[in-house]
Amino acid sequence: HRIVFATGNAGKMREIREILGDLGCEILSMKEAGATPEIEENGKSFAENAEIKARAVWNCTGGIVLADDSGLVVDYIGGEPGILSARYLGEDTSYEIKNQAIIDRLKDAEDGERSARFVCNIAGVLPDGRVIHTEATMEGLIAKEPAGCGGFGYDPILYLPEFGKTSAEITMEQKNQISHRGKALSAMKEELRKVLGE
Ligand code: ITT
Repeated sequence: HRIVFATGNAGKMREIREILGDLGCEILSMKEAGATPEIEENGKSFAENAEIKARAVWNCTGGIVLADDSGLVVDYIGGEPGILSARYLGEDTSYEIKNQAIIDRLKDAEDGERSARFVCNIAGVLPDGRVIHTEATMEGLIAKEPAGCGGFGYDPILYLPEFGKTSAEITMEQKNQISHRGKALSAMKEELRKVLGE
């Protein structure tokens, strides 16, 4: 079996390969599968956007296609950047700037007001066109300064109290055990095992 992952994000793809590695399937990015349709992510939720991406690629490839829609939800600023995380301040703005901008928006927040989480919805389109979803979160606090160079995106500013480190300071193995993506993809893996065993 092969599974095509409808993402163009290299950071996601690294984690995905590690998490799905023991499924015994060939895992291809959409580029490797030669399926890179124009995709307009105009959904109103992580689930809708994940499904839009998975279906667009599935229309080119068939088989099993997964997509990840994820983002950082910061309570103090009304849940921003949320589903707009990749586009926050512009798609081409560096994460050094994006991360500092979020920290600056929390400059008047009390210590008890820094809660935030990563959310990940995985959509899976099956060979018969049925779609299944899994979703998970990773809770943390917005750090007062960025720290760490692992991971990608907003990892340097999500402080994980149980580690005393940010999500960019833990190893990929540690992150995949507890992260939004790790948990949502592990749940998807169980669903796929049932489908593949049928
Ligand atoms: P694809 O749509 O091609 O998969 P994308 O990066 O545009 O790539 P999203 O629309 O789902 O994907 O946006 C997710 C953004 O949320 C991502 O670009 C990061 O800014 C942030 N994000 C998601 N998961 C993250 C993680 O594990 N660590 C850090 N930032 C993360």
